[in-house]
Order: sequence, then structure tokens, then C-alpha cells
Amino acid sequence: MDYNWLEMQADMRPEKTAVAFNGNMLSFRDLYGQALSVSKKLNALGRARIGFFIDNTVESVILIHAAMLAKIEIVMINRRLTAVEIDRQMTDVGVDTIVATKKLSVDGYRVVGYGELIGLEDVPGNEGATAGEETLSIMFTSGTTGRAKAVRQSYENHYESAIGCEQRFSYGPESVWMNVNPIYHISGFSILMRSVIRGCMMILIEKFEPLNVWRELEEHEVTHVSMVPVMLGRMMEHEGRHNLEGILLGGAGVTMDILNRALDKGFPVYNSFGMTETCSQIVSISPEDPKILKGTVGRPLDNISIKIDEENEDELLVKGPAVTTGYVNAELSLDEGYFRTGDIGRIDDDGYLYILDRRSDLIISGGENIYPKEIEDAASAHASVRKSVVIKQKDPEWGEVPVLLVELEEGSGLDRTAVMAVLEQRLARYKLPKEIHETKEVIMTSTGKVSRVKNREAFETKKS
Ligand code: S0N
Ligand code: MG
Ligand code: MG
Ligand code: MG
Repeated sequence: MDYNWLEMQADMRPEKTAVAFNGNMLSFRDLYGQALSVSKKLNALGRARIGFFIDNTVESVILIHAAMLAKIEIVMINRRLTAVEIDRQMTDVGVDTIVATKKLSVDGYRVVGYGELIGLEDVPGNEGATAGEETLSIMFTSGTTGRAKAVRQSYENHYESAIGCEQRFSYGPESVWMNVNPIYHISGFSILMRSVIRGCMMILIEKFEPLNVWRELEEHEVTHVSMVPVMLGRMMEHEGRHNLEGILLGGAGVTMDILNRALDKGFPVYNSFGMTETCSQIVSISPEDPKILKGTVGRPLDNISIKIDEENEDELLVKGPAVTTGYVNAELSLDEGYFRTGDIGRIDDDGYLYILDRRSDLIISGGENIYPKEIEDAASAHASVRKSVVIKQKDPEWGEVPVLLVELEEGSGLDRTAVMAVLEQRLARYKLPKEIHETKEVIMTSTGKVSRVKNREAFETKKS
């Protein structure tokens, strides 16, 4: 198996547009040419693993392909993170060099801008073939402990994910796939992979703005697009013409209201469920399938097996060649080759999966994952905070949002602005609690842990 997909496409369809971005087109041949030249600049950095602080721009696409050609592992950095969070993640995976397409400053790191990178001397690199199990990308996913886990995604993981998706979602070289998801998430990155593995054109969108998305959908006769539910909801606030054959919906649970309205409007929504650890969706359901309105996220892709561990609170287990080869900084929980997702599910007699609850405490706000522990740890840095607990609250805009309850030290009053200031220094803005309330006492379990269930119940009783 040849994992040099870009070179293959540059041979097979050199003139074809690989990426359209802000009205500019880059062919597969030109993308390959530029990536090859940038790969020699990346070699000059002298690192086998580099942090990428990149946005949805054509430079970022070139950088990703350049890193693959140079066989340098890419560590994706969520652009919304604070310097404190970035430092913690990079330390965890032993990265000291970051390539950035936007301004970034993190103390103690070599941060190289795109312009500076291009000016470096050429250094020849590692020319040999790539093995499927080699790590292509590393992406962080938040963990229950508050410490993000670094997920390895191998060349084979990405390839198999693209194939599994193709069989269900039927795209091919003639498809035009729009990418509105951040490419530092697997939702966006996987589109880049699919486009080069199958040779389809990718329409890259820098920032999600519904009107612009509508315009580009029409102009490029886009056939496929991925979205999180918030995006789909925002798209429906406007009208437009499109040629869409499929909208791959994932990243967060969708409400029946949004799904119903979208299907009523004739949007070809495929609901799905996937994770960073599975290199994007593992199950999906087509808009024609009547079960789509029954709350299921669909049936497993052809190369994926799923099962429910009834002895373990109905935990969802997944197996297949797209499942991560492991974390860099944690043990992967496997059971006879099946990956333990930590999510709770049910599979019906026809093999359709229903997600009943996400990993214990996970809050998903607009497709971004937030773990309560991260916020609680950050809040504890404020002198007046004795204990705190974060609970999730339904939200009409973001789906779910965090709410912070604090137990104060003797004699102090709640200064929301001061607590928020402490959080802002430490946390990405999407993680900031939407409300902060005082509680007399944070309720603990008999084993001395914060009981999120009991605190949530107490909070809701008090509110109603
Ligand atoms: C929805 C998005 C686009 C909203 O961002 P927007 O409107 O661009 O925000 P800004 O203008 O930057 O900021 C405005 C204010 O809003 C705050 N904010 C932004 N995002 C959030 C958020 N998510 N939650 C809460 N607040 C948010 C900003 O902080 C700012 O506020 P202030 O002024 O106070 O700073 C954006 O959130 C977005 O892009 N979301 C999607 C991210 C995503 O793609 N997630 C998916 C991750 N999961 C996976 O990749 C696995 C599943 C998967 O593979 C998949 C998922 C979806 C589709 C397909 C697949 C697949 O299987 O391939
Ligand atoms: Mg290598
Ligand atoms: Mg906006
Ligand atoms: Mg304190």
C-alpha cells in the first residue's frame, strides 16, 4: 500500500483542483509541488514531531501535506486554547517547536510563522516508504481527569476511515466536499484526507458564516459537507440554492427539532457518531432511512464493529482499522481488540446504535468538548473558592454549556468578575461557564469525590 496519496493524485489528475480557497484554486500538481518544497523547510526545524497552530487556509493544507512528505508527526493545536493550555499539551507530547499560520506566543517554545518557515534553508529528509502504522497526526481529546489525552492517528487509520465513509456516504473523485470544520479537529482534518485519498475537490472555508457558506455551496456546486448541529441550525436561518447529496452531521447530539426541520427542508442529512479516537464517524444513517427520526446515530460502517458491554454500564465498544493505535500520554483501554469509548449506548435488533450518555461528565458545546474537571481545577486558583463543581445545562444556542457552582471560603462573598478573570487566564473562551452561582456546600460522594449528579439535582430543584 502506498500512503503517498498526494503524489498519486498529482500523477493521476494533475490539472484537477485539489483545494479552492477564497476564490483561488490549487491543482493537485501544484499542491504536491508546494508541499514538497515546504517539506524541506520543515526538515530544517530538525524535529520528528511538530505542533501545528493552523487555521483553515491553503497554507495549512500545504503544511499538512509537507509534514506527511517529511514524515514529521503533526500535533494539532486547537486555535481557541490559551497559552497555558497549549504549554500543558505540548509538554505532554514532548513538542518544543510550533509552526503557526496565525500570531502565537507561548513562552519557552520556538514558534515559526509560515513566512519565516519558507525562508529557511532546504534540508533533505527521510525518503523511504511510509508504513501504515506510522503516526500521521496527533489530536487532543479531553479526558475525565481534566488532562487532555493525545490521540495518535496513523496513516492506515486515516485511509480506512476514508474508505469506510466512502462506502456509506458515497463520495468519489467527482464529489466536491466543503470543509467548514476546523482542520485541527478530526471533523475537518478527515475531509482533507478523504479529498486526497479519493482525488476530490475540497472547498476550504476559513470561518463559518452561514451566508458565505450558502454562497460557496452554490458557486462550487458542492456535493458533500460536514457540519456540527449548531452549524446546521445556523444554515437554516437563511435560504439558498444547493446541489448537496450529503450533509455529514456529527460532533454533538442533534435535537429532533433541528433534524426534523432540516429533513423537512429536504436537506440530505446523514446523522453520525464518531470520535477523535476513531478518526471520524464509525456509524451513520442516511436521510432516507425512516429510523433517522428515532434518535439513532446509525449502523456501523462496513469496516467497523461495535458492541455494548452490558456488564459495564452499557459502555460502547468499537473495533476496526480506523481506531487509534494508542495515546501518546495514556493507556488505551482495550478489551479483546475493542476500544472502550466510555460512552453509554444501546444497539437495537437491526444493529442501529443509540447514544444514551456521553463519557460520564463530558459537556459538548457547539461541537467542542469540555470536561468539568478542567474548569474546577482552574477555579480553585481563586483564593475565595474552597470547592467547586461544574454541571451541564441545556442551551438553545450551543446545545450544552457549563455552569459553575462554588463553595466559598469562610467570610468571602462571591465576586463573579474576579473568578471569571482567573478562569479566562487559564481556559479557552468556549470553556468559560455561562453562569456562576454560589452554593452552600458542594455535595461529595461517600468516597470523597464531587458528585456531579447530586449537585445537578440540587441545583435544578433550587431553580424550579
Ligand atoms: C460552531 C462554531 C463555528 C461557532 O463558532 P463561531 O460562531 O465562528 O465563533 P466565533 O465567531 O469564533 O466566536 C464567537 C463567540 O462564540 C464563542 N464560541 C465559539 N465556539 C464556541 C463553542 N463551540 N462553544 C461555546 N462558545 C463558542 C467564542 O468564544 C466567542 O465568544 P467570546 O466573544 O466570549 O470569546 C465553532 O464552535 C465550531 O467550529 N464548532 C465545531 C467544532 C467541530 O468541528 N467539532 C467536532 C469535533 N468532533 C469530531 O471531530 C469527532 C466527530 C467527527 O469526526 C465529525 C463531526 C462533525 C461532522 C463530521 C464528523 C465526521 O465524522 O467526519
Ligand atoms: Mg518519522
Ligand atoms: Mg460568529
Ligand atoms: Mg482556592
